[in-house]
Amino acid sequence: MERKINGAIAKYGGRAKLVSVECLPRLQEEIAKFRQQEKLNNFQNWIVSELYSFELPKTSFPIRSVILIAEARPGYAKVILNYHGKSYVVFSLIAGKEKEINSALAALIATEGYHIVPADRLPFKRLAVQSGLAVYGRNNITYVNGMGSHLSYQAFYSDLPCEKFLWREVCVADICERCMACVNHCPTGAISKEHFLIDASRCFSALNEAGGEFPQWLPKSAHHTAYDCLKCQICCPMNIGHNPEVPEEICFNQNETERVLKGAPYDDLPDDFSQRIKRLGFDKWPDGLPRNLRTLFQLMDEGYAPKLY
Ligand code: B12
Repeated sequence: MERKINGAIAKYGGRAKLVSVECLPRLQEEIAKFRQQEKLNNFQNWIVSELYSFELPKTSFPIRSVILIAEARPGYAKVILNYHGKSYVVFSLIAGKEKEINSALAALIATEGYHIVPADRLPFKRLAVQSGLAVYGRNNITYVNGMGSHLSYQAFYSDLPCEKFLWREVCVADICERCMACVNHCPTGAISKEHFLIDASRCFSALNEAGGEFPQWLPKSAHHTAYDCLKCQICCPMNIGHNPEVPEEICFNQNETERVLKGAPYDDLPDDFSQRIKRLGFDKWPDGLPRNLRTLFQLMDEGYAPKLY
């Protein structure tokens, strides 16, 4: 069945792994141990103890497995925003084909007579690594063979039987032993040589998602994307061949840029404008996006050019 699922979602850039539900108590135990052993900050503690949940939902079907899906995100795009007579070029991530993958998966599962419900509170990276789908990189995100790290995970509980009980130790890619590309390229020093956990309070991705003021210590060189951060993935040798810049540039005229800067919700837009917003995922980060773009515009007015490397 795993092969069938992969057949149905491959054309949308999806990869699936069927994991026995019997692995979850083990994962829960390991995470609890990790929490005791590691010095976590409040945010990390909250994720590990509150956000993650291993409780199975009440369903009309017996839960036997978790379908873990890695969905490729096709790198990034150049976005041209026209504003006050100038053209500002910034980078942005691109949304993956989550909708198409979910429809293909739902159709296949229904045809086969099984069921799924979302399992969105599991620790996806650990699940991917320990079930054999991925390996960790030093940057503390995970790499799927043939896909690299530009991906998002989703998971579903299902009644699909999963006979194989595969579970391995957390592992990091061999190349990370000698390569320090992500450590050296992280503009805020969030990734450490010694430790696999990143300093989430320094990670530009977190700062670029949250609202409020950017901290004083943040170096100019961090700013390059409309939201999130690409630096530790773009420089990674394991992403060679998986870092495609989307060929077309995505443009916004003066009026559209003004509207983008007003922020979300973006549900009042004409179709073509709305599609560009969704493609770029601009609707997902209401807190940070207008501030991030204004900051980039201001820096570019002062002669700064956003760089990926
Ligand atoms: C909170 C969160 C963030 C926070 C904090 C991240 C952090 N690491 O502290 C912020 C906003 C900074 C963030 C940033 C990003 N995130 Co994020 N994030 C999450 C979320 C919701 C929880 C992860 C988390 O913080 N867990 C708690 C902490 C304490 O655990 P951890 O850091 O994962 O640590 C684990 C490992 O260290 C491991 N471990 C333990 N022992 C050992 C030993 C060794 C040797 C190794 C290697 C590992 C290891 O176990 C720990 C516990 O699970 C997950 C979604 C989910 N449900 O899993 C997405 C998730 C991890 N993020 C994801 C992504 C894509 C990103 C970004 C790339 C987005 C971007 N482009 O900017 C960046 C990458 C930053 C980075 N280098 O880590 C993806 C990962 C995809 C992938 N390829 O692996 C996820 C799974 C979301 C998804 N639905 O796909 N993220």
